[in-house]
Amino acid sequence: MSESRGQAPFRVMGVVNVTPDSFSDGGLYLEPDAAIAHGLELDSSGAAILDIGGESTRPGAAPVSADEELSRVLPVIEGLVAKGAKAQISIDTSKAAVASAALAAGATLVNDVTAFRGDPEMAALVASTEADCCLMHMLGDPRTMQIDPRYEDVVVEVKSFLEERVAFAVAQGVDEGRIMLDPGIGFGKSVDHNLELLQRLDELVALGRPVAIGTSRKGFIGKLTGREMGERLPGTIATNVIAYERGARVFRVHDVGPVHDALSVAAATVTAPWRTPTSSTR
Ligand code: HH2
Repeated sequence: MSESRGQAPFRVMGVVNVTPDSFSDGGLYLEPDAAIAHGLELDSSGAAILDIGGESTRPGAAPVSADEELSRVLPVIEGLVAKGAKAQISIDTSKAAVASAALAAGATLVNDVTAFRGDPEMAALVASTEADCCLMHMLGDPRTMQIDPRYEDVVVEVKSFLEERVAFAVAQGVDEGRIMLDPGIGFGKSVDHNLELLQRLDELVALGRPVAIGTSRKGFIGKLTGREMGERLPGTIATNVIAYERGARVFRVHDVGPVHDALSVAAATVTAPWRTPTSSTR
């Protein structure tokens, strides 16, 4: 599995939520040992990135202090590094103090769902440490974002927001080559908004930066299928395969192994390597 990690035309970002209240796995990995074991399992299932988060961003989630967030994520990052995880370590935070300590402990990617709007120190920190970053669109904040979100044209508005955040980051000294962009599925979006963003993802890909997508187990899949949280893997796979075909290249998911398999087949189909003779045809 690890051999293909560098060559695959996509990167799976495995979610490691060290929280009591995340929407799909809250409380499961609050103990450092459980979170480290889970991260290592995702690592060996093909995750190219492990995204470690200590604060839930689900609609209505309560904010967490920087100290509390750090006490959750730091032992996990340290443990994953000590145990030789091969994946890149990402810190899912909007606080510069948390990102700074995580980067010092071995993380090399900052996944900021506020796209550097949450903490005035964040952009300069990412610039000075030469970390990679993921800038995500969110309408409003997690407490209020799902209350009747409205757009004239969701894709045009998300695109111009992301364009503006790239310009801001670059003006703060961040290397543009280190930025990936994410439309923020479920962050201030109705079911129709999420579907339109997936359908027209190529318009965001046209910005020229790698596009990340996070649909895993989210509410719109439940609304479309009538499935509970634990039964949304087929819907998650469908959205990730469609997003791949539309140009997304980073896939933030809880179920790394199955999504990695699905994307491997999708990628092989899109690039059609079966046209070259192989030893096996079945
Ligand atoms: N979604 C969640 C959290 N962080 N980061 C990016 N870049 N894109 C996403 O779509 C995204 C994200 C929400 O998922 P999860 O971490 O499982 O839940 P919670 O925020 O409740 O911990």
